[in-house]
Amino acid sequence: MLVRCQLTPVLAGSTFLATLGVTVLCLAKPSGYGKHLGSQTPGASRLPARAAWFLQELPSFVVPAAILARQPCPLFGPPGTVLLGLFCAHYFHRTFIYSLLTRGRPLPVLLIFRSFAFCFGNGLLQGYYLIYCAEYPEEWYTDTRFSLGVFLFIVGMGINIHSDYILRQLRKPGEVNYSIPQGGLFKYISGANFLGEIIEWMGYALATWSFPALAFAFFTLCFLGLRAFHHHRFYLKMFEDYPKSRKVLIPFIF
Ligand code: NDX
Repeated sequence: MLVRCQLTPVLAGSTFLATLGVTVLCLAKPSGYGKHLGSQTPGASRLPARAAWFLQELPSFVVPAAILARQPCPLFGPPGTVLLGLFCAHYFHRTFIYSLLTRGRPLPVLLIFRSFAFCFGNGLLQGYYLIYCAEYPEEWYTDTRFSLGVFLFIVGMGINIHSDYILRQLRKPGEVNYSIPQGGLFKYISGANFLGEIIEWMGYALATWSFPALAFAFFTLCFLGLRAFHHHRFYLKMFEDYPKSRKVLIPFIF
């Protein structure tokens, strides 16, 4: 793949994302929202989950969508625009559908600001790179990396949405209690929704064959892998009857 733009900001941004991932891994503390809210931010001001997820994820959709909208053929144009379209599709769902349906606990305002900044930076990085830097050969649509990557992206998104649906069904509106998730990939692992998201962004990294997408996939692996680990530990402490054979993130292995 040829690259025709000034790469320095892209590399710097990618490295920043990857460093964030490693920092999260090294700090090895649960991120202070959801199940791990109380231990980290007692007394912090919070926003209801629906508003919080909508606000913090919004730039991940708006920024790349604005970049796409400036293209002459935003939907079925060259590979860069189609791939950025997939990114927008994921964040359209996360911003406008997931946030509308979530039954989660309120989130600390500071965390929402940090997430907003993260989503803005990541949306800009992925969008800028795909439209202004990456150059794909004409036959990229028939390249195995593109086909396999898009396939993994779709499968991962399916697992993620289905698993988030299972979690949502554990509560009636207004409830904030926790119970043992059942069905789907939760039969084998505690972090089924996270595994879906990780597969999705690994597929995306493959399909785009780009360093920024790889950095984001790496961040997702670190952040959600660690979150799955903390969730698993939480379940084992909270539920005596938690299925002993259930793993953290990878069925039968870990
Ligand atoms: N948002 C990605 N770090 C993050 C927000 C937090 O999209 O400063 C990364 C994202 C951000 C993070 C984001 C980036 C790093 C930040 C961090 C905050 C601090 C951190 C900024 C942007 C930071 C440093 C220091 C490095 C700078 O009550 P509840 O809320 O627990 O209810 C839950 C419910 N549920 C249950 N209900 C009943 N019984 C049970 N047993 C239940 N278990 C769960 O289900 C929720 O309502 C819902 C889902 O909960 P959970 O915990 O399984 O998933 P959650 O973490 O809330 O993620 C929701 C979805 C999921 O599909 C996941 O894959 C996706 O979002 N996601 C989340 C985080 C990041 C991400 C994707 C990614 O990296 N791609």
